[in-house]
Amino acid sequence: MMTAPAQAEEASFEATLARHDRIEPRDWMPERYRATLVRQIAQHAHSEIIGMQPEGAWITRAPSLRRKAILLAKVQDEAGHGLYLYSACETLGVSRQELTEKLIEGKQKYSSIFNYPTLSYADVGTIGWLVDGAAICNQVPLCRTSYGPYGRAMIRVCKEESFHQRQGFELLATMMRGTDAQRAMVQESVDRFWWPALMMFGPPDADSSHTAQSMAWGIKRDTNDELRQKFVDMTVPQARALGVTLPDPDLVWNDEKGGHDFTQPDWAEFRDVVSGSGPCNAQRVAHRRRAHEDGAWVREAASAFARRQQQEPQQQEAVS
Ligand code: BYC
Repeated sequence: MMTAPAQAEEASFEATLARHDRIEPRDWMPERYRATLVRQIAQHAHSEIIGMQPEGAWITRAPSLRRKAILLAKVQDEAGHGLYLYSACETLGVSRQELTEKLIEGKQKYSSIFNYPTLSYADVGTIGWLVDGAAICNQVPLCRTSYGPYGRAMIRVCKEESFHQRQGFELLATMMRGTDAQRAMVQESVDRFWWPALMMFGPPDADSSHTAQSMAWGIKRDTNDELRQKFVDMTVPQARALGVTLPDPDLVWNDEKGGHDFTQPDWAEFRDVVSGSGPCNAQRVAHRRRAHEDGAWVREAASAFARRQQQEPQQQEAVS
């Protein structure tokens, strides 16, 4: 049986959600709400950090100084997104250290999309266009998520992701105005990334274990299928403007539903990738582990510096 103060806290939580107000870190929240947020925000933060790898691999091979500067800035933005999100997660009582350890021990997930390789320079453009495009569809509604620190982090992330999407589109448009070989490279890249991009929104609603509860709590504002549909409808005219063909012969406008019909991605492949057997899972996690271990001296030096900063005022007092 719940005590009267516990009932009052739960009623206040429910009333905040009903008013579409934010839940803030010091507010009472059900343990399952907190755990769901930690799961989703951690997964999101890890995606931003692991997501630096496939594009980062092209920094040394960018075809010009301008393209290199753009790519460096984009990859750095992703690091920034990871850091805002780890900070948002820390407000729920979990440290960044714990989250990083869970990632490298394979106990927390990151987006399936980053387990695919970047085989050509066109992939940099395709990731910007399709992957950041899918991220925008998913993340703009998250600016209105019920947990304050997550929603506020999303505002800046979305502004930067929109810019990333434009840069990807601009890169592909430039290549499409180039040689036949460049156009073929773009088409081949879009053929590879289309299906994994559709998977980014998660399993179909009927198979999604968390959507119903997350919608009831206002953590998610749309279902996986609703966002996937929005992404397809947004992307078709952009593909036409670019002059690329989306690799789905059954992709057609359906007047009755006011959206496109399209083929579902291979959900068995999605399950494999999410459970660790994708083309790059082992490589991505090993790289992250190595970077974490190589960075140990930086963390130690920063802690030693912070300790000295704390001690210095006392030492100065002792001298005077
Ligand atoms: N990949 O019940 P469901 C970026 C898991 S990075 C892997 O529908 P939920 C960028 C799911 O966790 C932006 N796993 O779950 C960076 C659950 O497993 P668990 C990435 C997935 O949470 C660099 C199970 O499947 N964006 O933009 O209600 C360069 C059942 O799913 C995936 C985010 O992280 C997946 N795709 O909905 C460029 C957005 N899908 O945890 C770009 C924030 C599902 O029970 N996250 N799973 O073991 C979300 O919006 C939601 O978590 C999802 C899934 C829509 C992804």
